[in-house]
Amino acid sequence: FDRRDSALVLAHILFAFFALFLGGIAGVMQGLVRGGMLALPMGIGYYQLLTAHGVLMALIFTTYFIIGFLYAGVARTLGGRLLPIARNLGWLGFGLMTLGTAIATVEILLNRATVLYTFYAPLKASPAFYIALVFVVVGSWMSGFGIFINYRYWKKTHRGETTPIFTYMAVVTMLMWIIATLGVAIEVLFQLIPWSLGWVDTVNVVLSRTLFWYFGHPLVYFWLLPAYMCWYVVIPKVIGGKMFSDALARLSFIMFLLFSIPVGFHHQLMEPGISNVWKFVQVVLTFMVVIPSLMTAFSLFASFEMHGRSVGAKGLFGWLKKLPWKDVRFFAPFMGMLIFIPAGAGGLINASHELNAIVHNTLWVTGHFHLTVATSVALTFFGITYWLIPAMLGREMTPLMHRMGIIQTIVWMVGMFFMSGAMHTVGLLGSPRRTAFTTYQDSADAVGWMPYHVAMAIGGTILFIGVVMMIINIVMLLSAPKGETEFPIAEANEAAEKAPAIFERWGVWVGVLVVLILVAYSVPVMDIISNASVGSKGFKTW
Ligand code: HAS
Repeated sequence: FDRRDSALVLAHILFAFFALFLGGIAGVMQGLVRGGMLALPMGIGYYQLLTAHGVLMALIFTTYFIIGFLYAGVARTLGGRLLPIARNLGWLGFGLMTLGTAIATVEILLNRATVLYTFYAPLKASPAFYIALVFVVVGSWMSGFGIFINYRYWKKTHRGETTPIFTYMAVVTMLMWIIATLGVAIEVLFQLIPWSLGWVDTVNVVLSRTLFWYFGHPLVYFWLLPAYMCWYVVIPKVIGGKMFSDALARLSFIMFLLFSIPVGFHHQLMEPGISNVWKFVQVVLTFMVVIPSLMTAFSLFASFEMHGRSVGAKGLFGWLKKLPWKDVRFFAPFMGMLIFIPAGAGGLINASHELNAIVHNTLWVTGHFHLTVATSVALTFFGITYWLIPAMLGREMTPLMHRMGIIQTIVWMVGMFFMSGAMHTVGLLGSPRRTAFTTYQDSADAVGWMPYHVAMAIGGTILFIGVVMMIINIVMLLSAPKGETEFPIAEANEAAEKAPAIFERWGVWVGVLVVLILVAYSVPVMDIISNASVGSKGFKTW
């Protein structure tokens, strides 16, 4: 690896884990508060911590990690090093995002931005907080442009060749991200900043939430797709096999590009102001976006089984014994995959309109996203970190590292079992999400929830131990002995069909996506705007 590329990648990865550590401190404290086991000192508020936790974990840890990982893979698969312009854009992006993160964190700590990670109006933050978000988003665009430019250059100099799959997936991920963030950019620039500066008195709340979820749902796939890149491209190599089908993997990414965005209403199913017809349309599209995940599950099982049989596995599940259980590069992401089965099932429950009425705004939803992003995605990112850091530094992954990583993964699984298990259960009993400690004047229901809240706090404490272990592991990786670590990229199975050229006709896919977005959003957004202008004051201003 070119040292200049390694520096860029490492800057992103290490910053990501710094955010994870700070977010973890907030997380364990809020778990203990909610369990009635801790009173916060120095006037710190529960919602302040919850904002810090959500922003640092869900927005900052993920975005930095993803950009670092994508840059590393693009450099590795497009000729071994980045173009100088791509690298420079990567640094510009890093600088802007870091400036934004620093300002946002200060604003949250000063209690001037206690608006949670979804910053729903009418909760209002200081203008500086929203401007900081703009820096983070624009910074991430710079990195995206860097990847696109590097890809275009490679295409020009390799006419007729199929783009390496890692880079192909990186381009899809960043394309989806840029199209999705346009929604939140409009919300922040045209609604929240003018309102927070006092230039306008009112804000159209339904419109702002709609713009947020136009972005907020693809956001979760922005977290998921890099984990899928690891599952599709890295894991088959780590187990000593091949990708089941290169074309199938690319097709699933195209489907994510098309169906991730026009589905935001499934977060707003319980909201008035959006007609059921449009909710129905978006729920149908939500079930479309499940298909590429089912394709992924199929493809993973197929690569595991193909490899297992090629090394002599017998019977229906004999291949399981042939997997490298002592290799953390496999073990941590595999645990992520395993958890994604119940996590995805929970998503299908959420997306079903009638069932959503039971789970919406309860701790069930918090349980859902701790399985998806905080387990499936996070454990996959941890699994990548174990080889990515030494590969970048020209160091060796020692057997001790594998053992430490596997123990860390098990601690994470145990912590999440208690925390997310309790969240799912107590959510079904009706306990709301995003609420500080309260027994609602000792109501029988709320008192009955308390043992689950204590279990959540215990799980959260175990998870915090998991965060600390991860940080220790990173320090060990940074000081590992000099040597070589592989950047694993699998080859495709030759028997499978090749990817058709249309997969890289971006104009076609972006065109279809724009049509889908217009179908899903034009009429409801016009309704939302015209309803507000009729003068429904409570609607518009709160
Ligand atoms: Fe979700 C709420 C629906 C996936 C994250 N979701 C959230 C929130 C977050 C989040 C953060 O429809 C809360 C937002 C907030 O603050 O309000 N979600 C879905 C659906 C899916 C889904 C249909 N979510 C995710 C992923 C996330 C994520 C991925 C993060 C990374 N979600 C919802 C809905 C809500 C929601 C509603 C709103 C709820 C409300 O009322 O507020 C689907 O994409 C899931 C599809 C997944 C599968 C699983 C495939 C399994 C695979 C693993 C194979 C395993 C192997 C190993 C091979 C169908 C690929 C096997 C080995 C063996 C030995 C067996």
